[in-house]
Amino acid sequence: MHTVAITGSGLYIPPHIITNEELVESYNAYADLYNAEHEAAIASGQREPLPHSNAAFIESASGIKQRYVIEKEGILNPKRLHPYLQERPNDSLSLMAEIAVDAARKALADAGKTPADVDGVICSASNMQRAYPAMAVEIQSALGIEGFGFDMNVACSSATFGIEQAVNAIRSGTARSVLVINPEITSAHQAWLDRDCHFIFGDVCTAVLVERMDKAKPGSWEVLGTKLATVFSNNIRNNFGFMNRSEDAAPEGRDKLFMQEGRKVFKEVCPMAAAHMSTHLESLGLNSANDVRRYWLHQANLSMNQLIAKKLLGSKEFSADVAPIILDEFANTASAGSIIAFHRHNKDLKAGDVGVICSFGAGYSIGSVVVRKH
Ligand code: CO8
Repeated sequence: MHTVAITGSGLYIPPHIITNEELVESYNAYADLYNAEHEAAIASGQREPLPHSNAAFIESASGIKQRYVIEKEGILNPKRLHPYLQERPNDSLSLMAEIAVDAARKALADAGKTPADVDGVICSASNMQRAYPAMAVEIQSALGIEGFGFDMNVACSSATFGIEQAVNAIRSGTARSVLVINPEITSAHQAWLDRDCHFIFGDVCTAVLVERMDKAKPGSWEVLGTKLATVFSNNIRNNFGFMNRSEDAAPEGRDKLFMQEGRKVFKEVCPMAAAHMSTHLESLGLNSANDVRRYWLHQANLSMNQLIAKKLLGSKEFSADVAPIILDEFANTASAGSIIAFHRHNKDLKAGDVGVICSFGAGYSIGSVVVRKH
């Protein structure tokens, strides 16, 4: 059995920013158009008018100030409210693979490695651009990696679940190193026309290189343990799928985009995530309040992370230094959030420091990766 480490990380940031103010302006223009179009039905009580969104509400309810997106004109067009993305010919690199390759190259450079050092690629994200061939195989080919690639989807927990698969492959000796890549083009399946959630998501791609410890550069993060858990819930759901056509279901139906019961998710997932991490740490002989220098948590909601961190820290004071926040800048980037936090906030820690990467989201799914710096 080999000891395993996370040796590098990479981040692709899309070119466009949408602030809460810009987003609310376009949503409110859409609501006005809708209300004008349905004026008679609204007046007769057959339809409810759409109320305006509000930038101050968004920031206070979620902590989000802006999001990055791959294309913004389509999202901000009140007659469209989703991005303009162009279909590419089969012999061109697909968009999801393009952003994955960018993040992967940065992770390799951070680890001081080349594609020749890598045996596998896991593309792990909330949505795949197509059914097949697997995105990971296209990414593997574009990077010039020999070995294998496969896709997996555990929604917001895709990154930590992918890391566990990489860790197991390396620990058992079937791979020397594996790239785990999380391209999240959330803007293409976000419900921009729903006031309750139109502000939640942003686009991004993250990648980490997982390697045998004996091949790792100094300053790498030894993986002390991983722990995954799932409990079925309909509170976060998207019914888009390959059977829609045969079911004669409306392709534009509201349930074919992201849907959630945000309050229920908040209430149910916070205690689950905190208990999951405490139990995982205890199983490794570590205490959640005293032995962990940093928590890189999933980035869905500021109050959610503050609540989870307080549960973990007990009487110890919560600070952004212990549980860094990146969602103000990036919004919720599904599986990539905890990895962005790790990427941005791990170099300042010292040898011996322990950290926890933890994701939580649809499924419900929770994944934790406990690491120690060398
Ligand atoms: N502007 C103004 N008012 C609003 C708005 C708005 N935009 N939205 C709602 N309101 C109103 C509501 O109507 C309500 O009014 P009233 O009190 O009169 O009924 C009031 O504001 C409060 O609304 P909520 O109860 O909905 O507000 P909350 O305080 O609960 O905040 C949040 C809403 C921010 C969504 C919060 O519930 C939250 O963050 N919950 C947790 C969400 C979460 O973690 N979800 C995980 C999803 S991510 C995941 O698992 C990955 C899925 C795959 C990726 C998909 C990519 C597209």
